[in-house]
Amino acid sequence: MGCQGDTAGRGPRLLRGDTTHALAVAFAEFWGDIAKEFYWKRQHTGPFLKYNFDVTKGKIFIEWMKGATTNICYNLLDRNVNEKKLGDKIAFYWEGNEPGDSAKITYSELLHKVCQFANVLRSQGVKKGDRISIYMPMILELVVAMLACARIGALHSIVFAGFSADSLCERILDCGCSLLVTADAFYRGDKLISLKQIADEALQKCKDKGSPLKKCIVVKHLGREETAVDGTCSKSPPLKRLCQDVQTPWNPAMDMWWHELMSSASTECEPEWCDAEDELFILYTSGSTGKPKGVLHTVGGYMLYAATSFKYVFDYQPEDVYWCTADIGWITGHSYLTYGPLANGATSVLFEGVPTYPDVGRMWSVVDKYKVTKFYTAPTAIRLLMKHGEEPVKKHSRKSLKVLGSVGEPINPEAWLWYYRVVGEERCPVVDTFWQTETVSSRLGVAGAPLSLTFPFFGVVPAILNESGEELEGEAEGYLVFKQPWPGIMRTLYGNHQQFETTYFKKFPGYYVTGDGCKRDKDGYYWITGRIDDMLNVSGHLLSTAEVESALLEHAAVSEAAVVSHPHPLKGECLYCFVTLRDGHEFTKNLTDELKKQVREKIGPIATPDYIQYAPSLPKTRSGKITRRILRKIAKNDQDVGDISTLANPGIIKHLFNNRCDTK
Ligand code: 6R9
Repeated sequence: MGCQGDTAGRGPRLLRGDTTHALAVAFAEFWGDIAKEFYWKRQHTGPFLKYNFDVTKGKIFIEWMKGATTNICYNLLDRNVNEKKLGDKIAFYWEGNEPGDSAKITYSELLHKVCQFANVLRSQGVKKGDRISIYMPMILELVVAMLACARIGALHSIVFAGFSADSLCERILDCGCSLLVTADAFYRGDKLISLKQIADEALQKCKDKGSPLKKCIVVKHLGREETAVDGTCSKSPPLKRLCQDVQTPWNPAMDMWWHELMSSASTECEPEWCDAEDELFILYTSGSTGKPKGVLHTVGGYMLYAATSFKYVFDYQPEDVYWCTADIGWITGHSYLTYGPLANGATSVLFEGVPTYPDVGRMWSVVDKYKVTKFYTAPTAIRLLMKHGEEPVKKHSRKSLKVLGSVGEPINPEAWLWYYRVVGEERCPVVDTFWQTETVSSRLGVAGAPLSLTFPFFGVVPAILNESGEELEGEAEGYLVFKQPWPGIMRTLYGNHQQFETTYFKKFPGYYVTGDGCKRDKDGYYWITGRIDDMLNVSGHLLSTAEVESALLEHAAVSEAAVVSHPHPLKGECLYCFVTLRDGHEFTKNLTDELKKQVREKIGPIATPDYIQYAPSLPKTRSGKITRRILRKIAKNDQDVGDISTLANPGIIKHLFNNRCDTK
């Protein structure tokens, strides 16, 4: 496995040691060496890193290699095609929602398409620094659109295609986008999503609120005349969903077809040479206030970090076929589907569909079809598939798999073991990667330390603080913070630097505060215990909801569990649990007793749940994170749940309210 020990001898020693300014300088040198692997139009001079992490000393800022100029798209495509001679290598295998619908694109084809679309954007008046909103399904044109923005120095703001018109409108307005790229429609499983219709609703709302957005470019995807299957359109089953006559709402004053604009665009396009600290993209992530925050990443640092973390966390080898199942609408898709793999000249799978369509073996059939070697997914997907048992997995060979990755939430032991034993047949290391939209990969896990994240990634210096902001040594549990920047950390919240400082730097001056809880064991390994707001204090004992959830999940009947804190007259707080069950199990008084016993035996009597409610499903964000904020309200019977439009399954909330435990 590639890990800290494999590179730059000074890495591991420094990573585990204490941090000083000298350490920061040493890391700057380390990244300077890595920077030499990339193309810079103007080389860097002066200090690699300048920063202030301490709000009491002035404005927070982070600058890596400011003054050097480059273009990230040039590094991902032109350099791989021209210098590294990878032009004929497959950049992406595209696997459509419908089995049998697929395509592939080489590095040189991708370069040509990106240049064409960059020219299209320029011809529409898009300039360096402009914001472009992208609202698209998981299709190749999405990658083309984002890289075309990067090529001309425009900032992409990608909005996950599962978001509502309101969410899209809010994001377009927040960063003042001047153009939207979208698609006609697509299928997710057997559900038709009329994307253009939703986009139009959002654009109408934006117009009413005075948005300057006047142009919309639309990919004809579901309505395309030619399919990738033998170049012909077959409307007969099983490909009946491929070439439908989609009624795309059309506004001639602002809408333009992608294919019409592309047909006359040149395949050559001079990149915009950007400063290393120029803005690359904005990506919205949910904030505790309910209003999304526009996380901003910059060109140079993000390029170095996405490339390097991809290379080492997944032990990238040139012959790999890599599959990250995340949507490009999330940071995981940005970093580990587009930027990281392409910077390394890797071949990836881009999957449009869902893990359960047309059946629950789809993931493994795709793994076999493309001989996927490195597979990266989220605990929520693992638990979903686990619920359906081993048979759908074992029907497929999976012998190409070498490394399995997990991201997004703490992975519970049950899911980890299933992933390791059933999916990887005990021969594939499981890397659990903890990170945030704000940080890009900040840690990595390696085999042999199940469930722990082991040590941090290069340049990341964590600390664990207590409530008073004191650093805890040795075995400890508390707030996870970082002591110094690394290249891939965010630079600000777009248009709101003050909120950036308040959210991440105010609580503990001198540190970046992740908002996650963490413990360090006697071996120095790090374990994420969940969001800080997911901690609870029962009779003076600090418990993490994640550990109680893990105990519940070890019961054979439970497929998912979410635990929240509930006020208790004696204990201060107590545990209110929501459980979903595996197929074939019933929620009975007997089961409730068994579950309580299980938690008591696993953690101790202090953790015995007071309430257990059956949930047919749990409310989740569209990236699969359980929204415990809403579950807390349900437990308290507080109907004021706030904005639920960004949930994947808002309908479940009413059901959960109606079936609450009696908490008098
Ligand atoms: C990449 C991504 C960030 C939050 C983060 C933490 C949780 C992510 C995790 C994990 C435990 C892991 N998180 N990975 N918790 N183990 N391997 O998910 O970014 O959407 O911004 O979420 O997700 O709570 O603070 P983002």
